[in-house]
Amino acid sequence: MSILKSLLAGDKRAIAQTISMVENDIDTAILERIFRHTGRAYHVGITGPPGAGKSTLVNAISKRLLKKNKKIGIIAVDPTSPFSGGALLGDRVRMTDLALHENIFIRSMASRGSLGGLAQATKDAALVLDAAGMDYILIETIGVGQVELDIAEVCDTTVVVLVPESGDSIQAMKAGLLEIADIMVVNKGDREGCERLVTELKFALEMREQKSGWPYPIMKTTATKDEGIEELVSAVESHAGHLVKTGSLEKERKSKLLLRVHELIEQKIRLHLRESFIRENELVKLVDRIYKRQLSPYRVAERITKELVRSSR
Ligand SMILES: Nc1nc2c(ncn2[C@@H]2O[C@H](COP(=O)(O)OP(=O)(O)OP(=O)(O)O)[C@@H](O)[C@H]2O)c(=O)[nH]1
Ligand SMILES: [Mg+2]
Repeated sequence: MSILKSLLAGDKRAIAQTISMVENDIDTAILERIFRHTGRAYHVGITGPPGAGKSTLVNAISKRLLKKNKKIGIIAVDPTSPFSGGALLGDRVRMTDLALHENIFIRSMASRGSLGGLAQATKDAALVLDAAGMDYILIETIGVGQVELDIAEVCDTTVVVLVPESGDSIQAMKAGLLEIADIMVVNKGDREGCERLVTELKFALEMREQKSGWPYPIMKTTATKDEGIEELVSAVESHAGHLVKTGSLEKERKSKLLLRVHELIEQKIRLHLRESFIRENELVKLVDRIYKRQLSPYRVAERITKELVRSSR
């Protein structure tokens, strides 16, 4: 059986191989072949500060979804940033017990230094899981920067996880995270300060609710005791229902596809530029003249762009 057939049948080895192929950028032709089999999975992003309990939550949510006979793909995005290194790693929940279940596929993505590449590789991996017939794709990211904002782009529902003891540094971060949240989770409900955080968040989210018509729920969970998980899964399902009912799911997915096409066009142009048009030494000579103020960067850029357009006709 071809790898594509095995992948579409949901074979775990084929999924792993295909993700490696797209991750290492060896074969993007595979994306072309699988694309028409995608668009069915529901994407849920789970993001928040290091150690907030995201993996524990993903575990608990997955168990609920398994009971509903759903197939689940999990992607744990690990930017291997200083935030997640060291001591935290030792404490980290690994999702190995789940990985053995036939309806679950777990993959962790590491950055190897290139953050832009990480977001892209994650989106491509999600496409592979979608083609493999997953009902849900859960993407765990650490909420510390641009990557998860990029990844939030592919998620239909974004769950932001905070904990009472997050502290001041997290306060600052919350601003960016609040904007992408569809559902807020205050985890570690067994710790002090939960109620206060819930109240703070309610206040912050009221304004957004008036604009979008979606009552941003703030859920309290204790992931380690499996408390609040049922309600969280229901909230995700309600959000999905809301998106379908209001036509937002289609609208949002279309605007993401538009963005994707733009990205790809830009990529192609850049590649074209690098490969076939500008020979580096010519450019270096031009820069020499720009440096001497015999030419301006504006004029050079305009001339090159014009020639590029002409040559591609
Ligand atoms: N007390 C308490 N501890 C929790 C709860 N949820 C998770 N933890 C603990 O918090 C620690 C971190 O949990 P993880 O699930 O690994 O957190 P994470 O957000 O995935 O961490 P990173 O992926 O490293 O950012 C673990 O020791 C968990 O057992 C909770 O509700 N209450
Ligand atoms: Mg984790």
